[in-house]
Amino acid sequence: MTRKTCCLIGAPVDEGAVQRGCVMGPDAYRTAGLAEQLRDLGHLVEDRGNLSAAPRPASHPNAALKNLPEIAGWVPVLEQAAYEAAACDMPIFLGGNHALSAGTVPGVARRSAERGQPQFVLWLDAHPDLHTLASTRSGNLHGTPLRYLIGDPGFEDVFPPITAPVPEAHVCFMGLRSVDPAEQARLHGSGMAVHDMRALDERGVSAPLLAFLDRVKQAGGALHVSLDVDFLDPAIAPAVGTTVPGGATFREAHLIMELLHESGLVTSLDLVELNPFLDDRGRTALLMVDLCASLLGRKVLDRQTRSAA
Ligand code: 6HN
Ligand code: MN
Ligand code: MN
Ligand code: MN
Repeated sequence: MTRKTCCLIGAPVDEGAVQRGCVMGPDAYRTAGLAEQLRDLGHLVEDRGNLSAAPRPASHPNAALKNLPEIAGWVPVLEQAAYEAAACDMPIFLGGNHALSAGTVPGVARRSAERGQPQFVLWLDAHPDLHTLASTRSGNLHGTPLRYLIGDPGFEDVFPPITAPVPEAHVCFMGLRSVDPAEQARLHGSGMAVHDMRALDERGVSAPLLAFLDRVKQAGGALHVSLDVDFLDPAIAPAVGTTVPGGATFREAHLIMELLHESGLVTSLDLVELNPFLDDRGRTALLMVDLCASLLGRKVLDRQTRSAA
């Protein structure tokens, strides 16, 4: 297996979610043994500690928006940190709620663009997080990062202009099962690959994922994976403020990670939305660490030992 340098970057973004508590996410991953697991697999691990950001003055006509100055402060800090971390083989951003991807994805995409590599994004989530600042009803900014990072208008004067927007045709969703009308309208007829839970029920996870990975490979692309805890079924992953029944099972999630590892295409990863305050004896944190280990090469048997047919 290729030994990688994994850089852990804590992004304790608390504002922007339904419930407070994601601030404890990075430390929960550390407590659950993320670095040790990755070292056991033979990787080098550099824990770069936690980022912090001061609020920046920001306003918008949508009165529902919550914590806009806090997230407006986080986004450029995360973008720059992600751009720098992308020099590492495998930056792993420890969230923090999903608003953080408005910084991490544009940051790694800026690095990929400099390398002449097209950026792709796999969004593993119950939600598409495709609201604009105007369309969100909840006002929770974790519902908006994907819309910003594909370069859509509506974020001017709040978040920085995007240097390297991810083309919508390079986005793949898996696990969707809670989509608001404004998000549905944006998805309809878009170039995004949309595999909701029904599609995964009918087709399984492997065919849709392998089709997407093939596209990434053909393009010589870099692949960022954004893993939201609520992608998983709440029965196995209770520690998230936005649980939706009917999520991915333990084996579906692991199979995705195993296929991602075998592809060799993943260049960066977000672990988002873990709220340790809602966990049950650390089981969600431990499961997320386990999934991360699968993505970085843990398997029960090597390919030669497993029966071929
Ligand atoms: N997440 N669509 C809902 C909203 O409030 O806009 C839920 C967002 C969930 C955000 O999954 O990171
Ligand atoms: Mn999300
Ligand atoms: Mn979600
Ligand atoms: Mn498809």
